[in-house]
Amino acid sequence: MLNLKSPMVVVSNRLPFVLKRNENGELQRKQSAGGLVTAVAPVVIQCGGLWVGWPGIHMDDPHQSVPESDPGDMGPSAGLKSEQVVPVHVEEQLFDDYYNGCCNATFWPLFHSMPDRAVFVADMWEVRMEFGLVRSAACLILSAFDCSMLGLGLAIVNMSLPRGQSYSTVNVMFAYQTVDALKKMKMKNQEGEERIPLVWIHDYHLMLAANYIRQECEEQNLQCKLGFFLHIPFPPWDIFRLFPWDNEVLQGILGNDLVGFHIEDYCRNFLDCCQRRLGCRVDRVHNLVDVAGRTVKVRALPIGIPYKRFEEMANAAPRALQSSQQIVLGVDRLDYTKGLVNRIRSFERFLEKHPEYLGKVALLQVAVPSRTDVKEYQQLKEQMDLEIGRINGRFSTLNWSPIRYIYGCISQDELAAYYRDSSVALVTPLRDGMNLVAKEYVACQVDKPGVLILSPFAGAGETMHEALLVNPYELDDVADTLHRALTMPIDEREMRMYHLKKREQTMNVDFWLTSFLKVSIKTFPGHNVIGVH
Ligand code: GDG
Repeated sequence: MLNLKSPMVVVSNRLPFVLKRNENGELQRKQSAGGLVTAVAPVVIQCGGLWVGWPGIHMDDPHQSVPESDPGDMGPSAGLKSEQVVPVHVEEQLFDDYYNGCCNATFWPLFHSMPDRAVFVADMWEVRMEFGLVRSAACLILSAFDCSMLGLGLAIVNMSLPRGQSYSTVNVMFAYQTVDALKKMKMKNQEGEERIPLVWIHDYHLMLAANYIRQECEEQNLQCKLGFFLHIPFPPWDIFRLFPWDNEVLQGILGNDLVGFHIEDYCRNFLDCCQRRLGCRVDRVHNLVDVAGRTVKVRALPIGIPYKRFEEMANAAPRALQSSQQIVLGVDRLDYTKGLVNRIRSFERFLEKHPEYLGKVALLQVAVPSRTDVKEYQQLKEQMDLEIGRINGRFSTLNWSPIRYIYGCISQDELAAYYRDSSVALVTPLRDGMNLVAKEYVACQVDKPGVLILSPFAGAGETMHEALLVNPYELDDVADTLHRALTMPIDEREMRMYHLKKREQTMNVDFWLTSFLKVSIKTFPGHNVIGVH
C-alpha cells in the first residue's frame, strides 16, 4: 500500500461508485468493483485526497450531497468520506451529447482504429474559441455554485452554449469543479511542509481538462501537478489525423505533466502525432515532448489486475459449470471492438473442421450490456442474437448446444468460477487498450490450467507471450488454434500458465499504480511518497 505525503485528486468520468435511489427515494452508493477503483480508492482515502466524477444519476436537486457509504459496505471505496467526493452534475441532454456523442461515437471508434464507425460532427465538438465562450460560461456556472445556485449555472450553460460544445463544456465543468475543490484543500501538512496535489485525470472522456485546470490554477495562484492515463489505444498518426480537431486533442493531452499509456506502441503513436501535427520537439530516447516551454513525460505503464483477489475468489468459488463438456469461454462488454461476431463464426468454423468435437465442447459467451442507448450497440446485439441462433440451429442436438450465451452481468465470484473451470479462454478483440479478462483468466487457473488464446491487437498481447496468439480477422487461424489449445498436453499448458501467472502476479494493479506514482514523483519532486509497503 502506498503512503502519499501529498494528496491525490482523481478525475474520471465516473465516481468510484454510482448513486441509486432506494425504495424510499433516498440516494445510496452502489459500489463499482473494477481494478482501477480497487487499486486507487485506498490511496485516495489514505492521503486525504479527492475523487471528482459523474455520480451516475441525473439529480433534480444537484445540491443534495453525496451520502456516506452504508455501514455494511465493504467495497474498495467505502472509506471515501462524502467530503472526499466531488460529484460533477451535468444536465441530461448535455451529458448525452458528450458521452454517447463525442466520447463513444467519435473517440471510441477512432482510437480503436475503426474510423469508418466514427462520427465527426462539429456540433458535438468545436473548441476553436480558445476557452473563450466555454470559459466564460463555466465562470458563470462557478459563480452560480458560489451562490449555491448550481441549477442556474447549468441553465446558463444550456442557454448560452450552442449544442456544439458538449465535449469541451463537460471537460470545463470537470476542470472547474476540480479547481474549486483544490481551493478548499489544505496545501500544507501539520509540519508546515508544502503538499502539492497530484491531479490524475483518466481516459478519453477528459482529454481537454488539463489545460483548463492549469490555466485556472495559474490565475488563482494554486499549485498542482497534472497526470493523465489513457485506458484505450492511442492510434497511429494516419488514423488520428482523420479527426478534424486533432490539434486541440493533442494540445489538451499535453496540458498534463505526465502522460501514461498501456504500451510502447501507443506512446510512439502519440509522439509521432505531436511531432507531425504540432511540430513539437520530441525526444524518443527518453519519451519527452517539449511544448509551450514545458517538457511532458510520456510513459508506457501497463495496467494489471488485483491478482490475489481473483486467485482467492477462484479458490473459494463452488463449481459453476456442472458439465462433462469442455468449455471455451468468452467474457466481454458487448462492444464491436471486442470481435464477438468474428469469434462465434470462428467457433462455427472449428466445429465444421472438427466434427469429432460436436457434443463435447461448448462456447460460453458472457456479454455484458454496454452503451445500450447507442444504435450501433443495439444493432450488434441483434446481430449476435441472429448469429448465435443460426449456429445453434445448425448444430444443436437434444442434449447439447454449441453456444451458451449470457447477455447480462454475472457476479465476480461466479465469473472467477467460470474462468477456473474453462479449458480455454478466447480473448480475441479486434483492438483493445489492454484487456483485463486475459489477466483475470490467468489469475483464476488454480486447478489444472487451461489455455489462453489472445489477440495481438490487445495491449495484453504485447506482454503475455506464453498465450497462443491469433488474428481474430482470420477465422481459420482461430479455429486451428482452438484445436491446438484443446489438444495441448498438460505439461505444455502448465509451463505456459506458470510464466503467465508469474508475470501477472508481479505486474498487478498495485504495481501499475506504484509505477505511475514513482514516475510522477521523479517528474514532480514536490509530490512525495513516504513509503511503499
Ligand atoms: C477499458 C479498455 C482496458 C466483464 N463481464 C463481467 C465483468 N466483467 C469485467 C471483467 C473485466 C472488465 O469487466 C472488462 O475489462 P476490459 O479490460 O476487457 O475492458 P473495458 O471495459 O473495455 O476497459 C481496456 C481497461 O479499460 C483497463 O485499462 O484493459 O482495454 O477498453 O474486469 O472482469 N464483471 C462482472 N460480471 C460480468 O459479467 N462482475
